[in-house]
Amino acid sequence: MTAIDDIPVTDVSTTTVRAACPHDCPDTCAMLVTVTDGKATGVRGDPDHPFTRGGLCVKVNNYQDKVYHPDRLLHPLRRTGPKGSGRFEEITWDEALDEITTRFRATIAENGPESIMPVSYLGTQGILNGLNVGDPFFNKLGATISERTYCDSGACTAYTMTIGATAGVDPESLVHSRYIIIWACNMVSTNLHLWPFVAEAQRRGAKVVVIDPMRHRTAKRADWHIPIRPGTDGALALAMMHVIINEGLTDEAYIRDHTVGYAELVERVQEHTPEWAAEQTGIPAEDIRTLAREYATSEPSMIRIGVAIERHAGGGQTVRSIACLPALVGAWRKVGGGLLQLPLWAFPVNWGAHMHPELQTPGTRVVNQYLLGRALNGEMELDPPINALMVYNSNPLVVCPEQDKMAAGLAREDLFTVVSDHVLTDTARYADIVLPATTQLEHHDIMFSWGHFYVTLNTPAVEPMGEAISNTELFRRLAARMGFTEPCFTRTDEDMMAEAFDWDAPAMAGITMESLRETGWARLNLPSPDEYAPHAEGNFPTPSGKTEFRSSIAEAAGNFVVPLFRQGCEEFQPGGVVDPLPHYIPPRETADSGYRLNLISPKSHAYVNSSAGDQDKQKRVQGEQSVIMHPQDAEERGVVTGQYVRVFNDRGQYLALVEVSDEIAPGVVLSPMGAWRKNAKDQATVNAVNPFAFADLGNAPTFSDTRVEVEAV
Ligand SMILES: Nc1nc2c(c(=O)[nH]1)N[C@H]1C(S)=C(S)[C@@H](COP(=O)(O)OP(=O)(O)OC[C@H]3O[C@@H](n4cnc5c(=O)[nH]c(N)nc54)[C@H](O)[C@@H]3O)O[C@H]1N2
Ligand SMILES: Nc1nc2c(c(=O)[nH]1)N[C@H]1C(S)=C(S)[C@@H](COP(=O)(O)OP(=O)(O)OC[C@H]3O[C@@H](n4cnc5c(=O)[nH]c(N)nc54)[C@H](O)[C@@H]3O)O[C@H]1N2
Ligand code: SF4
Ligand SMILES: [Mo]
Repeated sequence: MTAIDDIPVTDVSTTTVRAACPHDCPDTCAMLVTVTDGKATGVRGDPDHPFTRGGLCVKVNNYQDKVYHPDRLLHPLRRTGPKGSGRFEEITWDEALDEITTRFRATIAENGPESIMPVSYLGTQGILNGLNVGDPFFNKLGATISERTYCDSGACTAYTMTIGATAGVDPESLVHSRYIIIWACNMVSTNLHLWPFVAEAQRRGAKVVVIDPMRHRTAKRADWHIPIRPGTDGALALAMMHVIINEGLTDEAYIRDHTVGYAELVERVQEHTPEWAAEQTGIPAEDIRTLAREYATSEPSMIRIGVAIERHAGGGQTVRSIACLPALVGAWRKVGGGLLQLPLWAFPVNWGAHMHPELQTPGTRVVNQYLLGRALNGEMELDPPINALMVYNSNPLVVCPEQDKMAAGLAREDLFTVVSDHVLTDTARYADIVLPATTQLEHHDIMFSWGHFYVTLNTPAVEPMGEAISNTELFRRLAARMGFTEPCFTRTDEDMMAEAFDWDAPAMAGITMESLRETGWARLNLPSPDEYAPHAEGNFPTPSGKTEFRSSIAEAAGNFVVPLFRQGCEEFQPGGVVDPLPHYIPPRETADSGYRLNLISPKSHAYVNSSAGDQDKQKRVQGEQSVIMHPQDAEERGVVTGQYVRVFNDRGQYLALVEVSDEIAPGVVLSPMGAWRKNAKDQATVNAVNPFAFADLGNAPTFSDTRVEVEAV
C-alpha cells in the first residue's frame, strides 16, 4: 500500500489527508483529500483500496463543492418569516442553545418529555456523527423514541429470522460466482464499486441476471433482464423453490445437515407453481423454470438483494423466501455462493456505547419516523402531542411519505423545530432554529460499511467553516446546557473513537487506532475473499445454528424490529403472529383503487437520498423530478416525452417531467426519489403520493406499493 508520504505532491503547502465518504451507501469509499494552503481542492478515491479502487461516484467526486457551497450554513439562525419562507436572522451559538434548552424545558414542564421528538437518519454514516449521535441525549431527556425503519429493517428482520445476523458472502468473493442474481438493486447507480467484481465474474463466464421492473444501467450490462411487477418477488422465489424441489435440484446433504423445516417447506411450495407465479409477477412460467434450473445447477450461485426488495406489503416474507434459496441448492458450500445483503453484521460495532439505551425511561413512547406527517398534524392523536422537534442527519420533508401532511405539520405555529444541517434543506426552511453542521472534511469519524469488510478512519482535512460544529459537539453542548452529568456526555471525539468497536473481537485483530491513523483503513480479520465460505459447514447464527425454513423466531414471537433500528431494544410485537413458513403476501394497493399505475421511487443516480439534491453539478446530471412511463401507458394518456404530467392519488400529487421509455415495465411508472420540493415545479416531489403503511416485517416502508394515475397538464 502507498504510504501517505509517497503520494506525489505538487507544492510544499499541498498535503493529502485520508478520509472516508460519509454517505449512506454500501461502498464507504476511502477518500483522499488534497489540501492546499488550508483549503480542500479535490477529493479522489484511494487507488490502493481493494474496493474503492481509486474512484468516487458522481454523487461525491466534487465533495469539496459541498464544503464551500455558497449556500453553506455558517452560523446559527433564528426564523424571522413565516414557517417555510426561508427567512432567518443570524444569532450566536449561545442564543441558539439558550433558546433550544429553554423551549425544551418549557414543553417538558407543561407536557412531559415525550412532547419532544428527535428525527434523524443517515445523513452521515460515521459511527460518531451518524445514526446514534443524539440517542444518549434524547434517551436521558425522556423524549419520544424515534423508530427508524426506512431502510432494510424488514429485510434484516426476515434475513435474521432465516439465516441469522451473518455478514453473508464477502462482496469481493463475487468474482468466484458462476451465476449472479441481482435482485431489486440498481448496482451501477447505488453500489457502483461492487460492479467490477460482478463484471470480473462475467468475464470469467458467470451469467448475470437482473430482476427489476426497470431495464436500468445495471440491467443493460446483465446477460438476462427479467422484468417483474413490483412487490411480487415473493411469488417468484416461492415458484423457484417449487421447481428446484420438484425437479430434484436440491442439495439433499446440505438440507439434511444445515437446515430445519424442509418437509414443511416442500409442502408449502406445492401450490406455488410457475404458472401461478406467472400470474402474479408477469414473468412467463417457462422463464421462471429456466431461472430456477440455472440458479440451482450453476455452482456457485449468488444472490445480491437490494434494499428495494422490501418496499411492499410482503417485503419481509419475500426476503424470507429468497434467504431459503441458497441452502436449498447448497450454494453456501463454495466461495462466491450464497446471499449478499448487509455485510454490516461483520463489524463488531459497540452499538451500546453510542446509543446508551440504559438511559431510556422504560415504557417511553415510540413513534415511527415515517408516520411523522400524521404525528405532527394531529391525526395520530398523540398524548402529549409533539410540540418540539429536533432534526439532524435527515431531511424528512423529502424522504418521508405523506409529504403534504408533513409540510402541514411543520407549518404549525405551536411546533418548535430545530434543524441541524449543511444547507437550508426543504425541512430546515420550516425550522425555528437552524444550526450549522460540519461536513466530513471538517470532523473526525470512523466508519463501518454495509457493502464491504473494511474499517475506515476519517481524519478532518480542513478547519470547520464559519461556526459549523460536528454533531458530537452539538450534543455535548446541548447536554451541558441541560445539566446532564453522565460521562457519556463529556466524551471527546477521541474517546468515542476508542469506544467505536469492540477492539478485542476476533474481527478486529491487528487493527488499532494507531494502525488506522497510519493506513486510513483496514480489512477486518476474516479469511481472504478467495477462501471465505462462511456457511460451507452451516454455522448460521440462528437459534438452531441452521438455515431456518421454519423460523423459530417467528414461531416464538412473530414480528420484531431489529435493535439497530430502535435504539437497542429488541421490540417484539405482541400478538403479531407470523406464519413461521415463508409465504406470499401480494401488493396491498391494486388497480381496484381506480389508480391503475404502480409507482416505484428508487434512488436517483446523482443524489444520495436527498443529499446533493441542491448541488449544481448533481442537479445537472439528475435533472428535475421526472417520471418514466412505458409507451403503451403514455399513449393511452396522450403523454409524450418532455412534457409535464400530474402524478396523483388520494394522498397527494406532484408534477413531473415525462420520459417515455420501453425500459420500464408496462403498468409501472418510476420517479426517482431525492429531488427537493424547493426545486420542483409544484413544490412537491414523489413522496407526496407514497403511503405510510408498513410492510409485513420490521415495520419496513412500502414505497413500491403505491398506485397512482398520470395525466397531462
Ligand atoms: N445513486 C445513489 N446511490 C445510493 C443511494 C441514492 O440515493 N442514490 N442511496 C443509498 C441507500 S440509502 C440505499 S438504501 C441504497 C439502495 O439501493 P438499491 O438497493 O439499489 O435500491 P433502489 O435504488 O431504491 O432500488 C433498486 C431497484 O429496485 C427496483 N425495484 C423497486 N421495487 C421493486 C420490487 O418490488 N421488486 C423488484 N424486483 N425491484 C424493485 C427499482 O426499479 C430499482 O431499479 O442505495 C444507496 N446508494
Ligand atoms: N420514495 C422513497 N423514499 C425513500 C426511499 C426510497 O427509496 N423511496 N428510501 C428510504 C431510504 S432507504 C433511506 S436510507 C432514507 C434516507 O433518508 P435520510 O437519511 O433522511 O436522507 P437524506 O435526505 O440524504 O438526509 C440526510 C440529511 O442529513 C444531512 N447531513 C449530512 N451530514 C450531516 C452531519 O454531519 N450533520 C448534520 N446535522 N446533518 C448532516 C444532509 O445534508 C441531509 O440533508 O430515505 C427513505 N425514503
Ligand atoms: S456515495 Fe458511495 S460510491 Fe459514492 S463515493 Fe460515497 S461511498 Fe463511494
Ligand atoms: Mo437506505
